[in-house]
Amino acid sequence: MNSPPAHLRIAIYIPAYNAGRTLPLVLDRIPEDVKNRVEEIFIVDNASHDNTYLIAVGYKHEKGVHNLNIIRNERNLGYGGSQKVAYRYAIDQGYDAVVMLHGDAQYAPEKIGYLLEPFDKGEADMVFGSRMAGLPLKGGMPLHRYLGNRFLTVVENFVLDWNLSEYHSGFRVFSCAALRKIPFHLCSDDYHFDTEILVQFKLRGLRVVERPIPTHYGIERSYVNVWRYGLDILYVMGEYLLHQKGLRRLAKFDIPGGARDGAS
Ligand SMILES: Nc1nc2c(ncn2[C@@H]2O[C@H](COP(=O)(O)OP(=O)(O)OP(=O)(O)O)[C@@H](O)[C@H]2O)c(=O)[nH]1
Ligand SMILES: [Mg+2]
Repeated sequence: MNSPPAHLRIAIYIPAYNAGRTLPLVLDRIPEDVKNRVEEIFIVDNASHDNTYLIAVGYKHEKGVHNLNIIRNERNLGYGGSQKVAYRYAIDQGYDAVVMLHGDAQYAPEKIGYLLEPFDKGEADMVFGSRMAGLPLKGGMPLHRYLGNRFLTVVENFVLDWNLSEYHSGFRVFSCAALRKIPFHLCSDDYHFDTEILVQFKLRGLRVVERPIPTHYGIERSYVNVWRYGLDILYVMGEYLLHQKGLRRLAKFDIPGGARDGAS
């Protein structure tokens, strides 16, 4: 029931940076039917300093996962930079959709089938797994992150005129046709790539559907400076407003066929 629709060509993308400890857990937890039905699971090792690459290669051979591939960036491209590599790759391979599943085991691979359902029904250009629509504090989200997330979400909903329950989860499924319509290569190489790409979806009039997912904070290592992350997001919201009012033109928000072009 929870498997991806047979007619869609789907890939799972696992961003990994120093994720050697958690990567096997993530791969183990991808349900067998999902493993068989997706065309490829590709890990992008973002020039990790630990044994992420070796563990990934070892896992593939030890477990005989024929459709698991590992790409290694020669230098660290940042969290956003690595997503650019992944989405370009997914587009070039001709996939219909690409699922981003973090390599640090914070998101539940068991939910992949559930997140793919809106694609099956042709209802979404992106599906966004929302922790805030579930029980984030029960899942161990630290209180300051919970409050920060809530605050930023209020601001983002106000500025973008959307009504999402959050913008910050990294469990996302993108339609590759939608990715082809936006200049995601112009987004940040840093964490706020995740926000800028949502703004591009908004400007292009693409459909974002959210689905509740469980929250899990566990043994993973966090590299995020939450204060800087918050300020970056507020800055992006400011940029969006200036761009929309025509006061500052930003190439990353000039989307052909988008709202400012007068298209629907
Ligand atoms: N920090 C970081 N993570 C990367 C990078 N490239 C890929 N990743 C992977 O991207 C995922 C998200 O990174 P995290 O640092 O955990 O960021 P986050 O999940 O948004 O924030 P936390 O809630 O603090 O974990 C992890 O699975 C990393 O292994 C990178 O250059 N830096
Ligand atoms: Mg994380």
